[in-house]
Amino acid sequence: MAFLDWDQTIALNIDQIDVEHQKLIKLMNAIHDRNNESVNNKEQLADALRALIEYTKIHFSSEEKFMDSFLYPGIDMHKKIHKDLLAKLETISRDFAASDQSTVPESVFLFFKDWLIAHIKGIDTKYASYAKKA
Ligand code: FEA
Repeated sequence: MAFLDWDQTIALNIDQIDVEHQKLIKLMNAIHDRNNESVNNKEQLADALRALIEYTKIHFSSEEKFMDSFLYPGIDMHKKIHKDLLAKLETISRDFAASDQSTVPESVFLFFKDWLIAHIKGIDTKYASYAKKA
């Protein structure tokens, strides 16, 4: 069973963005699976965390360009929320790489999962509704 399944409750019904959200979830699930393997390679886990951050940046930039395309009035606040999450993920990734832990703490996955669902449902939905009316 996947750590998190994408479903219609988090669909924005904007194809490109839904595909990107699905990819974020897939990357997180892959790290979670790897984390739970009996033999772990810390470097691979650290690389996978970095890849998740890099894709998160790509997604945020894609969303921000989209919001810009229809002059979404909430874009500045939305960009700030993205920036704050990236800063937090960078800290998590740096701390993990520097720690003596061989696996990523479960709290990291729970944090990212809760953040993702709350952000898509509470924040991304707002620009999606606005875009449909614009
Ligand atoms: Fe505003 Fe989209 O960002 N969902 N994520 N992460």
